[in-house]
Amino acid sequence: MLDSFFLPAEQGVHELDDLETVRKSFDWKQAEHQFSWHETGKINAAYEAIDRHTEKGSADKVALYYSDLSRDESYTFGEMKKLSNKAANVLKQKADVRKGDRVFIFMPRSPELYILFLGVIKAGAIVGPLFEAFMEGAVRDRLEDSEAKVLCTTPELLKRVPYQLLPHLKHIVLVGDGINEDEYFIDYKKAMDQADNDFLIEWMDREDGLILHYTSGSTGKPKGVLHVHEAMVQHAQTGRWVLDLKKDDVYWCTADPGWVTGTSYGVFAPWLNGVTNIVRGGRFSPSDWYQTIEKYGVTVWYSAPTAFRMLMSAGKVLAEKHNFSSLRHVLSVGEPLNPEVIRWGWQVFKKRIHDTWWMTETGAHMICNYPSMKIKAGSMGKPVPGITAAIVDDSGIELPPNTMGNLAIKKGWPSMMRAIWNNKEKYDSYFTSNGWYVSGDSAYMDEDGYFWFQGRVDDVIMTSGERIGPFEVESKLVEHPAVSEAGVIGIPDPIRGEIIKAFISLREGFEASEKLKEEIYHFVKNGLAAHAAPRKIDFKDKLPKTRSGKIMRRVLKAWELGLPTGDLSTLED
Ligand code: 6R9
Repeated sequence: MLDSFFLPAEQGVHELDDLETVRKSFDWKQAEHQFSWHETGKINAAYEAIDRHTEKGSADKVALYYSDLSRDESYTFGEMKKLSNKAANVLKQKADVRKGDRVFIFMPRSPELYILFLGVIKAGAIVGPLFEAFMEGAVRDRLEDSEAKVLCTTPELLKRVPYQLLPHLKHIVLVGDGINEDEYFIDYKKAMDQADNDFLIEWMDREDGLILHYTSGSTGKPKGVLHVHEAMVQHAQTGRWVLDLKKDDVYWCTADPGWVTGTSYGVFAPWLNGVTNIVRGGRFSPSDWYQTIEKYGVTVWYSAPTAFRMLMSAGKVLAEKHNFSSLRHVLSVGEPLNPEVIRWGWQVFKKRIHDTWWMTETGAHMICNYPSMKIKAGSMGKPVPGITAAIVDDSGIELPPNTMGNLAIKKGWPSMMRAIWNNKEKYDSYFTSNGWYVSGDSAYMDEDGYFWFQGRVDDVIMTSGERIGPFEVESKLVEHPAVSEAGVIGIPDPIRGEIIKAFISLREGFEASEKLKEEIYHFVKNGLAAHAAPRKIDFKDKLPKTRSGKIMRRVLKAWELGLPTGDLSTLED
């Protein structure tokens, strides 16, 4: 078992202080009353996120602080309302956007990205955010599959858009300077200058499409996960339960909108709750990030294990130069959160880092650590009220506690995906005949109802008759002072079935050597189990990761075994 430790529950007023009582009585219907559509039946997530607050006296409150190396700006809810109205007018009048059309955004993080994002939704279209780093093939696959009608991009990124080959693409909105406008290309700045400040919002049905997130499968082409307007119920509610958002918070989610975390919790959750949201553009840099927390007085901070591990590697000396006293609540998502990272967070920020588990397909938080819960380091926590989770076997039968199996969620929650675009067969394959959504993750539940992640089902290793989750081994590895990050896979072995191989990137100041391999092997052997210790170790400068920071174990495996690597469009450069 993992070297776990406990951190006590937080004192204070949190919506889930009485978690078990809320769980017993809660129904998602109760969460709808906060929205205006509860009275009118008319629904639009952008209206609820922005306009509603301006009508409730928050027009002058800052909605967005944006900064990067060259810009430093702020926008109130009133300004965001006006600008997203203008953007919606541009899209509707100049680009002929209609309800249900797919409009993609392929841009670096910037205020314009968020303004267009909201504008697309106000116009009733389905928004498709893309990572700016996508290459031509990745852009083409997504625009083709979704039959996108309009793309918003920049003149620089246009070089990676094969628009001549995309017959469905009718217009491109260009955000930048020196644009030659014609029927096809729309100059964003010019059009925004001319656009009206008012816009008649396209009112939607709760089951109408809101957002299309492409997520890479392990093989084949990426799949388009569709979410509907009703998802906002869960974005807003979990924003308060899990992110612990309160009216005066200054919230920073470090994720890019190309990743679902950057939309569900980088756009919807904070703004549906009327909270000030920070967006930092540009690349990751430890000192920049620490300065961002200090400069804005960030109170709630949502990031990912990979970022925390990089901050950890940057050392305590740098951290000690900064003041983190504004932080009240820190959270993590995207990958298993190693106990070592929690320990570090406790020392450096004097805060517990709260792990949260969910997926593009689930649209919002599923299994989480709440402020009012004792944290068992290494566990993802417990299901949010309104969510039933279990460990099931391959036919959907529930397994007893402490048994490794498929992590599954009982079908039917507001932010559940409603379709895989153009692929009903794929969509249906997620669900068992008795109503479970099967996540593809392997986990177990302990006797207290905490869930423990083991790895993707495909990544689980069988060695000497034991099933081992790569996460356990990786977490032990990063406890070693030389190890910055580790990715663990099973490789075939004639005697043991599989043996464990670890790919390791070292912390600064450590040299790769046979002696170090030996030492690391014994460190895991003595700290975890002999059969879990990596018999093979490779040192790498960098591990292959997705743009959302996930270690791509299937790529490590493909390298190792000389197999095809599958779709690499989300691989970080
Ligand atoms: C939100 C997001 C989903 C997959 C998921 C799992 C991994 C996410 C995790 C976690 C362990 C956590 N994952 N959160 N694993 N602990 N707290 O990440 O969505 O990009 O679709 O990835 O990420 O394997 O199945 P997405």
